[in-house]
Amino acid sequence: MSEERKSADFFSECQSLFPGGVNSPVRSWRSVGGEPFIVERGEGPYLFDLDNNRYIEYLNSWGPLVLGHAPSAVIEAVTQQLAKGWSYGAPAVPEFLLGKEIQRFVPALEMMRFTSSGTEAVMHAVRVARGFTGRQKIVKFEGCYHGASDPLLAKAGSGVATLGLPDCAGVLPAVVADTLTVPFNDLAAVEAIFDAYPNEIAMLVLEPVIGNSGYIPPRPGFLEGLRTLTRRDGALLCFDEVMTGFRVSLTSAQGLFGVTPDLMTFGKVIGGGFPVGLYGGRKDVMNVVAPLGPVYQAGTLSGNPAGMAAGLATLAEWTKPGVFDKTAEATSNLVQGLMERAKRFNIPFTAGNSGTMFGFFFQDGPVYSYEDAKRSDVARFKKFFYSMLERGVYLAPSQFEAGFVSAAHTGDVIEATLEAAHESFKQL
Ligand code: KE4
Repeated sequence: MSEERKSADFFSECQSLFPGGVNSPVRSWRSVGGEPFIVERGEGPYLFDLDNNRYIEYLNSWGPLVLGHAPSAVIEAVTQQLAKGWSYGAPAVPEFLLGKEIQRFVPALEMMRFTSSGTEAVMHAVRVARGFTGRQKIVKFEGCYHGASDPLLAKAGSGVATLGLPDCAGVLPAVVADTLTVPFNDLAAVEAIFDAYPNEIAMLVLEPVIGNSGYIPPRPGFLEGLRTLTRRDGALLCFDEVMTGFRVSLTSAQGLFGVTPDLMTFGKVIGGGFPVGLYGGRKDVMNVVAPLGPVYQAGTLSGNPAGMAAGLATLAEWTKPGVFDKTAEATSNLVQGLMERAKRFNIPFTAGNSGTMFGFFFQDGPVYSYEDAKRSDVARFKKFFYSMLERGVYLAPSQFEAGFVSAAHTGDVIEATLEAAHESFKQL
């Protein structure tokens, strides 16, 4: 490997092994052009690449790492578990403990099932909703991403939006024929769908705060309206909290906005960066899940003790008094600071955050939907992305992703980020 640019050499080798050289499309930097650096290690708020460049990073593994990289409490907890074995394929105490801890903050999670990814969690929630209601149709929102399962890859966000894919090849029309899509924050459109398909909709699923079209919060009354419309029709309301769970508040989006769904999915934070997903909600709904009921779902590594130990240790630290609030304040300071600096240079820019999850668009906004988000100046985003990277700040490599702040992003780290942003805006 040549000394001057190890990342480039290594990445070219990766491309012979993985499609696009990556194990998940958004990591390829296709939407910003260029090639990703190769990570050598993570420490707190930093990533280091093979060329020993240090970056203040705002992906946090796309959300899970609320404590930053390699927190000692998680290392210690997982190490202790490893010494006892890390996968039994049998009921064990750690899964019970993590389930009860999550339920403590999300009481509507009356019954749940762990999976090994967010994709699995939402995929199974769809099947459970159809099995429970006996109905077929699913409603999702344009620009929302719910993982890479067939029924939900219709007008999806994240990598599908980032790569500008028309939808997804290989997904049979018959499989998405029962997936209806509507614009986010458009209650009238949702009401029209229910009027068009009375008693046919099994579940309406959404990211209660979108992070996969960039950051888009719900307008006041939107979530409450969805709750009313679904209850009136007998459809289940599902909050996909894989990204928002324990991110936008310790009681997740449902606690932050005071709207309780029938089903919900989690991932990311609850595993602290280990492969953990979860679906669950109303007990009467979850009673249809095998072996109790006729809806089958399974997973070799579901609830594995190593992931459970990581999740428990992560939540134990994250829910300590003041930790979340301090990180949310740091996130708000970052967002305000970015907007102030963009304004100094008269750059069309809008930004926002919900708790420790944030995002920004290169446009004046407001951004209420994916259609709004698509009006952003992506060329300017690319320039900003690389200008910040050159100054040691690594943002999500796509205009259609969100950013995440960890407890390790202390005031000096935020300040350094804003200094880099000032210089970057100056050049745009
Ligand atoms: P995973 O299968 O990637 O664990 O979770 C899928 C998923 C489900 N629901 C929501 C709201 C999500 O944000 C995700 C995954 N998020 C993307 C980031 N936009 C993961 C990054 C990636 O695809 O590599």
